[in-house]
Amino acid sequence: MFELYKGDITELKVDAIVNAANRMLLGGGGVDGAIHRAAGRGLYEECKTLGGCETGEAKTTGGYQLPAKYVIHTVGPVWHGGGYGERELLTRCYLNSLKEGVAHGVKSIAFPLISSGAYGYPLAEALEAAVRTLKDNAPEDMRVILVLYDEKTYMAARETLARLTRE
Ligand code: AR6
Repeated sequence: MFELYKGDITELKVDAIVNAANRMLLGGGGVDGAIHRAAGRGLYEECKTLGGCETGEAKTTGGYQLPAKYVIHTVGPVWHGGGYGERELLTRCYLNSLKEGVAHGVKSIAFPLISSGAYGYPLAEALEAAVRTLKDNAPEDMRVILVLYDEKTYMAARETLARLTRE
């Protein structure tokens, strides 16, 4: 089951939220910074034990002070123009995060729009990858939510979903 939601991912009471992290897994700006701030020190301490994460892979921690039970950390590709395997890596972020969710018995999972901020992925392409991958791979018994932070991105996501549903 796939749906869109407009707002702040740190406020969602779901089984797992996905973090658009970097390979160090020690926090940063954007949604990563917001998640670490809301989760508190415990998240940082657990992240230190993970030994980082490769681009396209995903690792799970507790949610600490977040309403969500788990945080699934994934590392999106930096946009280098599109000819460096970015799309495949981005698709793997979504699929590997879903896989982590299934492995942890998660029934609801919320994703940010991975790579679309600091990592420079163009909005239309980031939306296409996110919506297509999540819509086509969301397990029937799992609520899979793509969270868009602002109105403009949310409206663009709705258009992308409508277009892909017509295909
Ligand atoms: N809830 C939902 N979405 C959010 C939130 C929020 N609270 N805050 C930002 N976004 P970015 P990236 C959206 O830059 O491009 C970090 O420093 C934001 O509007 O967070 O994968 C990491 O440590 C954008 O659409 O992630 C890495 O170094 C989307 O989340 C690097 O940035 C992703 O933007 C990762 O860059």
